[in-house]
Amino acid sequence: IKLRFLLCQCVVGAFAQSDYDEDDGTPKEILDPRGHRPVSRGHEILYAAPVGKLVQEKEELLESGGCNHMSEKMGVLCPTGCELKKTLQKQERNVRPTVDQLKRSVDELTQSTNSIYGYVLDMTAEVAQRQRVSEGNGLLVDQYTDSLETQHAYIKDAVDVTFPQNIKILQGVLEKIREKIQRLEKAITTQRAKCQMPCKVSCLIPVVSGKECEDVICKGGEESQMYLKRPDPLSLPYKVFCDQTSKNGGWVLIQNRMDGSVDFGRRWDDYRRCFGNIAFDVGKGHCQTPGELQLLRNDRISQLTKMGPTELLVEMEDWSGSKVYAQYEQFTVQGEATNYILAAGRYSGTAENTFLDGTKELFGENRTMTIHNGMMFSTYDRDNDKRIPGDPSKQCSSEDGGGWWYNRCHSCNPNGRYYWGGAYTKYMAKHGTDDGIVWMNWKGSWYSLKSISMKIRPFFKQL
Ligand SMILES: [Ca+2]
Repeated sequence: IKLRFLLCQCVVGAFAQSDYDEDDGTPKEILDPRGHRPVSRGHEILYAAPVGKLVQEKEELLESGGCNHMSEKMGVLCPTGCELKKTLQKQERNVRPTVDQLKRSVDELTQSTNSIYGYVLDMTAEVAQRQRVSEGNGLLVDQYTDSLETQHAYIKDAVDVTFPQNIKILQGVLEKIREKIQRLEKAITTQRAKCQMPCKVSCLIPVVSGKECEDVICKGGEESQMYLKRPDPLSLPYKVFCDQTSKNGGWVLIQNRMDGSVDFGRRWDDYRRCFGNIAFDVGKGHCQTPGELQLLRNDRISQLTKMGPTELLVEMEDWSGSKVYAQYEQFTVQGEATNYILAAGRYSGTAENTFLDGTKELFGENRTMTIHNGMMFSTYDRDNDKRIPGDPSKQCSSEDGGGWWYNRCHSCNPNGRYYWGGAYTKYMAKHGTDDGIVWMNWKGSWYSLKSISMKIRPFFKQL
């Protein structure tokens, strides 16, 4: 457009120049005294007149004393007109180059205008294209904005409503868990307090008590249950479970396995006191059901057996309900100073004399090393067995599951691991050894008994 404006200015300038040239000659007022005017301002006529005709006009001028009009129909020009014609012809010669130049300029201008027009068309098309792209982008931006708004609304809802709700629910859950933990901690604290006192029971203590379970029977305590026992007036009384029915009763329960509820893989210090449960009250108002326990205290078993001849009754039951027993008229346990050495004698019963004879299936040294009579007591933290003494890695107690009078190692293992169902394999055993509640002379090494118990009472020779 700017270019076009410049070109227009040039054209106007050129015409202005032309006018100036015309003014340079005779003034217009005197050119046409008869009121004549050229049809088209005189330019075309003058420009169209051939030079040859002018020569002819000159000749005509000579003949008539004037000159012909350029058009014959218009007649002859007067001498003044001839002067005007000459002036016009003269001016034509001056104007022609300018007109030619103007024509070329107009051509160039036309060409430029065409180019600019084409350029403008291209620009228009491009603008239209950009508008379409812009509209498309606008649509995308709108869609994106909508999506963003939806997501924002969702997130806002989540932050404002869902999260607080979930946090509230979780806080509730947390509070409940905290309450449960507190209850459990309280229960644990209570249990720990109870466990401070070994062999404690919560059953009512019977009115009847005595020096021995045998003594209790004499005083009227004929039911098998927990009683207070006081061997001599100088020692404190303690609770025991008295079996008052088996073989005329009067037995003090010193060991019992029946359901695997108590772990017997314990340290020496646990065995030197006592552990487990003496008895339970299952709703009859007194402790008539014995628990799993082990009683090895110096001042109890050892002292008992030292007071006089003591007999031992070992009763056992397999998982089909069959029962056998082993009874020893003479049974003693030495004090802790000699590691509770076991001594048993005068066997009777149906379970075979395991303590004195060892395993029947073995012979020679192999059988000898399964005899328990005369053995010291061993736990996994105190090795007193006959298996490679001095080698701490060779311990019958740690391999066979409990504390016992191990030799090298056993023919019976009443304090072994509890296996439900009886039969087990070396793959089930912790160390691949026969660590169940074993009585080899009755059920072999790979059968764990359902129950076994050891009871003692003063021995009175039968008359
Ligand atoms: Ca050993």
